[in-house]
Amino acid sequence: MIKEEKIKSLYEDGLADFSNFFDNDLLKELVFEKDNLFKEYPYGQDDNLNKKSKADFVRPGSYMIWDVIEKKPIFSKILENKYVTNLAKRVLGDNYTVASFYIRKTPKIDSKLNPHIDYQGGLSFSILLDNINLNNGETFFYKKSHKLPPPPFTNFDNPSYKTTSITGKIGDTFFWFPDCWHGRNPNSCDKDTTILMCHLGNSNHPSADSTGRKVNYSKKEKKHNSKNRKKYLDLIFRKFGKSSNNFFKHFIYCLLYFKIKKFSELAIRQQTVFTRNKYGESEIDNFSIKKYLKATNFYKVIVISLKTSIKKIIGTKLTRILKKKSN
Ligand SMILES: O=C(O)CCC(=O)C(=O)O
Ligand SMILES: [Fe+2]
Repeated sequence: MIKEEKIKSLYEDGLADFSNFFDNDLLKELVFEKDNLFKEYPYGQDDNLNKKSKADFVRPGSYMIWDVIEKKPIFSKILENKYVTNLAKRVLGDNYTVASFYIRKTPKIDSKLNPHIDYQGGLSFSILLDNINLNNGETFFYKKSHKLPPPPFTNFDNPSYKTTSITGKIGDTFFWFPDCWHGRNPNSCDKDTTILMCHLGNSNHPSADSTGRKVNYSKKEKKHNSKNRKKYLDLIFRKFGKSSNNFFKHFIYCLLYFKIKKFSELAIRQQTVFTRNKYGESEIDNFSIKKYLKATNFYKVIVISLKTSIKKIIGTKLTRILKKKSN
């Protein structure tokens, strides 16, 4: 059984260390197959699942193998694990979606992956497939940051923000919210380090991984009733729920999800995309507009927003010109 305190800390911090709940034989097999996969694919796969032959990166600092379950079915045991399914149901409801499931290896590298958020209202977990120490290419998190603006709009490198690295032993499992700030530290040792990562969403979350590939790892028991849905909620959350690079959209999302209770209750009840269940205690589910705005660097908001708008305008103009030329 998962301890209630752990779930509470996940909601409070956006990250929780669940230690190792897998049995040793399974872990041995997983590590054995992970090693085999990287023997076969030393530089991982590109986004078309083709074997990479060069040491360059498709994604900074990572060699990814996307289709681990198809290649080594033993990996599906992770998704069948009771702790995983129970926690996913608790946070995302029945018929939750497994959007992506892959392993990534980080070789020796002196650059870090800057803090960012992925998308709102989801749940992710990472399992260490090597023993990983500090500065071994491990993911790091900023606890409680899931209620703050995305890192590009803040002073995230201010020393008052402390990071927590997910280090530990093979099998150690960390659940986290993909809207909690996270990044990856450099790997200063000669040994590559590998973790398994999985991203989940509720029943209306798209089943496509970061390569754009449709995946079918979810065991959904029943089709979702689409008759009584409030379509406007789907539209709104689809628009605002994936706003890692847009301050205004992110702020509106937070207001809708955290502050307007009636609205978010309705959205959660129909498992609107990018919404997860609340913990259920106002002390844990609270959101402070004051803290959010205090963490905001408005200069960055203006600069980034202007740059994005200019890019958009140039982009549409350019496509119009190109279209005219081709006609
Ligand atoms: O590789 C990691 O440790 C984190 C990667 C990540 O956050 C991402 O790809 O969005
Ligand atoms: Fe990420």
